[in-house]
Amino acid sequence: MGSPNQTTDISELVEALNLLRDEAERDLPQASSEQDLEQLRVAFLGKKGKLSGVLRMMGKLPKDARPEAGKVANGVRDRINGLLTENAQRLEDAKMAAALQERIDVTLPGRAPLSGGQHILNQTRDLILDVLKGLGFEMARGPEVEHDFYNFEALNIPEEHPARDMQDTFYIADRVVLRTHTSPVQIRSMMSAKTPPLRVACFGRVYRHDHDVTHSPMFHQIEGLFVDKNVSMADLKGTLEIFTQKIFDDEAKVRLRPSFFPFTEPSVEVDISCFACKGAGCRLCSHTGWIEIMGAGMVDPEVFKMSGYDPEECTGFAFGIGVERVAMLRHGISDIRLFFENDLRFLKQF
Ligand code: 2NL
Repeated sequence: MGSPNQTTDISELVEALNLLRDEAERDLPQASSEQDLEQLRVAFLGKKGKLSGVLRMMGKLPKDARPEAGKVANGVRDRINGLLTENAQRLEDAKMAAALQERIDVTLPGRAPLSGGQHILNQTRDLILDVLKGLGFEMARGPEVEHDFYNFEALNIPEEHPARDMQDTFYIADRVVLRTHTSPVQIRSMMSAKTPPLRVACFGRVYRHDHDVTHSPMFHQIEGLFVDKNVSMADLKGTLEIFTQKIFDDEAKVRLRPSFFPFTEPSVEVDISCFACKGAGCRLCSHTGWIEIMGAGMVDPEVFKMSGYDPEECTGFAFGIGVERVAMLRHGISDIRLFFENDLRFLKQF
């Protein structure tokens, strides 16, 4: 039966289709991932896949045998599709089961998120400024790049004064410097306030060409200035007593030693009785019982004149304190560079 060029007979085709089904039944349950399964789908049902390969034999069947063969082929395709769905579900179930196997140990210590904190220098600054606010000082700020007039001239620091030396001062341009102290802010306050009384505190970065374990080229200064009629050295000492008692030790005693600043006359170094040994002598105070904490003095009449105040009318005191020095003393820190390295192991302690 059939013509000589119809070489394929239906049983041969059915045999091939059944083999293909058997192969799918064997291979698909072996798939171990979605990608595996997709590769098998393409291998069996894709355009160039195995089923297409077998169906190409259909063209060689006698016409009347084709419907029968088509039926079998559809059955095999349906079976393979069924296997694909089944195995996709199997893989999905396995994934879910694995996820459910994961156990959470609720007894493990929690991991708190890192929280930020205020830098120790800012904490120290706020402490000092709060005390000064309590004493009635208003806060003022000014530029860090300052004109020679405000930084030196108005403060009675003459042209030849060593403080102006290139070795101490960072020059930005001719007669323009990085301020070497916060005093220029006080000069600006006096020049803008018409008449005393004046009670101003300023704080901020200052710059000096100086660096070792206790000096940094950039550090922070806080300065207080009080101007009125009849302000005396006794007012200065009383103010500093309250100030240092609030910051270091509520029993601190203040001692004033003669010193020199071009902008104050008389000028003093301010010592407080050692808060560690209460004056008995220890390592902190080098066995003297006293710790030097700041400089101060009565405003020099020349400074008043240059700021537009009449030195016959008013008197005043001023003091300047280094924020780093206060923090080092309060917390027993021996190297100023620690403040600026931002090593969290250091900063976290405060
Ligand atoms: C120090 C010394 C000081 C002043 C700052 C001042 C400001 C004006 C007039 C007079 Cl406008 N004086 N300020 C006075 C004495 C000392 O600071 O060694 N600070 C770290």
